[in-house]
Order: sequence, then structure tokens, then C-alpha cells
Amino acid sequence: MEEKQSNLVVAADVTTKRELLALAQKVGPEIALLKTHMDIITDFDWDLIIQLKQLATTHKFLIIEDRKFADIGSVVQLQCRDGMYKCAQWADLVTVHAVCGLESIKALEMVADDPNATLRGILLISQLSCKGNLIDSNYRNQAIAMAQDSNFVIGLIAQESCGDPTLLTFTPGISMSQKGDSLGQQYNSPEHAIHHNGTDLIIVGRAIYNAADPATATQEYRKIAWDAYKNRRLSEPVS
Ligand code: 5BU
Repeated sequence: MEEKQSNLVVAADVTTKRELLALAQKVGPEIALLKTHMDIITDFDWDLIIQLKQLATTHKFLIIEDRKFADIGSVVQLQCRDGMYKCAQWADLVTVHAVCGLESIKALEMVADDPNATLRGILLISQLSCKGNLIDSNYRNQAIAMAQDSNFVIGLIAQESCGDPTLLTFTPGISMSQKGDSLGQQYNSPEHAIHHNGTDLIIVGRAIYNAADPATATQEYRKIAWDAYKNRRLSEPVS
């Protein structure tokens, strides 16, 4: 983030290899991380991974696979390490639901011990952006405690900071122009998320890749988010 002066994550929810690589190429120089849902790519193959990793190295961004793991430890290990996607071999971070408890997190941490693994940490979901979701304050507090108990959890996916400076907060549900979509997604502006809710990184999908000019939209979101982040950090007491 510091090196690139960017706290922008682009959610690359496109459905073909060609679109994903083109988007990564376009937004790569502006972003800190790219977030994928690899299971929505209709023509997934290992060459996509090789090319995406090359772009990640060239443009210096990390990759989050938003797999939202939620199962017993032995199964999340298989899902992360094996199958078609083998995301432990290319993702730097994966997302995990807190609902299955700390043992599932420990199971994923074991996968990262494999010499072929690129996986370096987990983003634990402590809040959701969608209307009517079942996460309440008790669940959220327990998810935060779980994150604090694990050295492998480096941050939370949440709508607001939990106030623990050792955990980065990543916030999806961001748009400068929309309040939501027709399927339950709810949006906040970047400034609201960063300044008011204290988040560190914003995750932006359709507002960027569906924009008339995605490259310009990426630059706009990056600048607004980084300015808001810098201003907030300046106003924080020195610890
Ligand atoms: P959008 O196009 O900016 O609405 O996409 C948001 C992305 O963030 C999408 O990939 C979701 O899977 C992801 N997301 C979310 O929208 N809300 C959440 O609470 C979580 C993830 Br967790």
C-alpha cells in the first residue's frame, strides 16, 4: 500500500480468462490487491494463473481469492489445496467465514506450509454488505476475537474497523454513484467507508469494470481512497 500509494482493491468479477487478464492489465498499476472469484471463470485453465501471476509481479499487486471458505478443517484443506483451482498455489490471501471456528482457520494455515504454496494469510469475514444478512454484533465480536487469536488472519472483511490496528479492514460494497443493486448489495462511498467507518482498503467491482472508462474510474477511486486514508491517518493520535 505504501509503496504504490494505493489502498484500492478491484473485485474482478468477470467470467472469462480474456476479460480477467485484460482487467488485471488495465487496473494493475493502480491497485494494491486484485480480488478474484476464480470459480466464475468459464474457461479457467492453468495458463490463466501463470499469466495473472506475471501481471501481479509486473504491477506489484497481491491476489485475494474470495473463496469464502466455510466448512470443517479437513474439507477446507482439500478445497484450498486440491481440486481444479488449487488456490493455495497462487492466491496470497483467501477469505474465510468465521462460522466454522478457529480450527478451520488453523487447517488452512497448515496448507500454507506446503513448499508450493503462495498462501500467506486469511481475511476473516466479520460483517457482510448485503441486505438481510444474519451477522449480528455477537457474531461480529466473536469473529474479531478469532482473528485476534490467529497470527494467520491478517485482516477482516467488514463494513467498519474494529479498532484493532493490528488487523487491516477491507470493505466491499463501495460505489460513488449507486446506493445498491437489485439483488441486495448495499453501497457506501469510499470517503464514508474510510473516514467515517475507519476502513483501510476499499474493494470496488462493478463501479470500476462496468464504468464507461474503467481505467479513469480506477484512477478516480484510487485517488479518493488514498486521500481519505492519508487524511484519516494524519488525524489519528500517534501510537
Ligand atoms: P461490487 O460489484 O462492487 O458490488 O462487488 C463486490 C465484491 O465484493 C463481490 O466480489 C462480492 O463477492 C464481494 N463481497 C461483497 O460484495 N460483500 C461482502 O460482504 C463480501 C464480499 Br464478504
